[in-house]
Amino acid sequence: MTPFPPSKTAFITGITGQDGSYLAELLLSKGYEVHGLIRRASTFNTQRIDHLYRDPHDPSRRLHLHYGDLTDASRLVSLLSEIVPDEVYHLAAQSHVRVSFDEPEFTANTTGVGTVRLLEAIRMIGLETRFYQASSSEMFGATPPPQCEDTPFHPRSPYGVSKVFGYWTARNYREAYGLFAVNGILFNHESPRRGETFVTRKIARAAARIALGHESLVYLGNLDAVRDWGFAPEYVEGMWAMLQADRPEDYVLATGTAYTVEDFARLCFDHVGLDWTRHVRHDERYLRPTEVDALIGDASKASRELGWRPRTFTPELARIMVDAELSMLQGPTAEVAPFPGTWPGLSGRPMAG
Ligand code: NDP
Ligand code: GDR
Repeated sequence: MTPFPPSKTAFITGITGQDGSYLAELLLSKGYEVHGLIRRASTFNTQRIDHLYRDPHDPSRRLHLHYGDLTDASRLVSLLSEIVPDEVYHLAAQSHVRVSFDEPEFTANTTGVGTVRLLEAIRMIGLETRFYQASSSEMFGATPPPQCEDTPFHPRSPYGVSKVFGYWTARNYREAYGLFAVNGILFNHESPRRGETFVTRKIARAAARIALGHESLVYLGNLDAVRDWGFAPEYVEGMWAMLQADRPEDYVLATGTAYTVEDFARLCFDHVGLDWTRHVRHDERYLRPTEVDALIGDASKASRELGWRPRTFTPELARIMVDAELSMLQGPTAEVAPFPGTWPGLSGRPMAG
């Protein structure tokens, strides 16, 4: 027997990623039945959601995982016909900006065309669902801050270009077919579950490892980039709120604050009592052919219309992330360990960073 009947059914692409895992937690806590798309891989890729997983033979489970891929349109059609979700959260993407310069075609195919495949599947089936598109502040690119919903796009990477395509595709399905499709234009949001090659996680992890004597240096690229870093669990609340609104609209989620990569390094190393300048070195492999210099969001529309407000700001975020790394390094019983089993391989994966 289910403890309480599911109120709604949601389908999440990218459920194994940072945001997908927090969103799955949030929706399960609200009584949703949650279906997630996962890629078949030769190794396990579900570490971030393993704590939510229940035996498939347990009739009360409300999390269901399905193999599929954004490049496989017929699979998207068959899955959506079977699940008939009330809400679709489209989070899956090749999400690394630096990698998108190495793999522009793959990025366009997944991050860009993947969105049209999913929306076409919805249209072809005639599914009445609400659709969330994971749009990004990277779409603003070279346009100076502050950036809001009306700011012109000027993407600076194949990733940013692909996200602009996804943004306009979602808008077009809203205008052409009356679909309840929204773009959440989210500024950087981080957590202990952030992928290890994004700069905040890379720095937090390095500060903890250096403090504990595991290594002594970390190599970074551009220290001058300005970002508006928030806390991921709060941002998935905003995604959900967008799909509960009366009308489909696009919203920026951001903290409205600005820190450089250097600031973030200082915050993390200060937290473990170290001088960041002694442990950070430059490596040009982490530079991008075109950089996004400054992103600072104006989320006043989300605050006004959805009641969404950030609660965690960059200095506290840095402390949360470093503490999580310290806990994971110091013992398996650590409560904050978000996905044990991922740590040892990190130092052997220096390329994309
Ligand atoms: P992650 O990189 O952590 O997760 C990406 C997810 O997409 C993973 O579940 C991954 O699966 C999945 N995926 C990648 N390619 C495919 C594919 N071809 N088919 C099916 N699934 C695929 O991203 P985040 O959680 O950080 O971000 C979620 C979304 O929000 C992304 O679209 C990102 O671009 C966007 N975004 C993120 C922001 C941020 O600051 N985090 C800000 C603004 C937008 P696997 O685990 O198998 O690799
Ligand atoms: P970003 O995040 O590109 O903003 O995209 P990332 O953490 O990769 O970079 C932030 C800034 O730090 C600079 N930087 C480095 N970055 C990485 N990854 N590694 C380094 O060693 C390093 N040194 C300096 C970068 O040049 C950049 O200026 C993220 C992703 O989650 C996207 O999917 C999302 O859309 C945007 O945030 C909003």
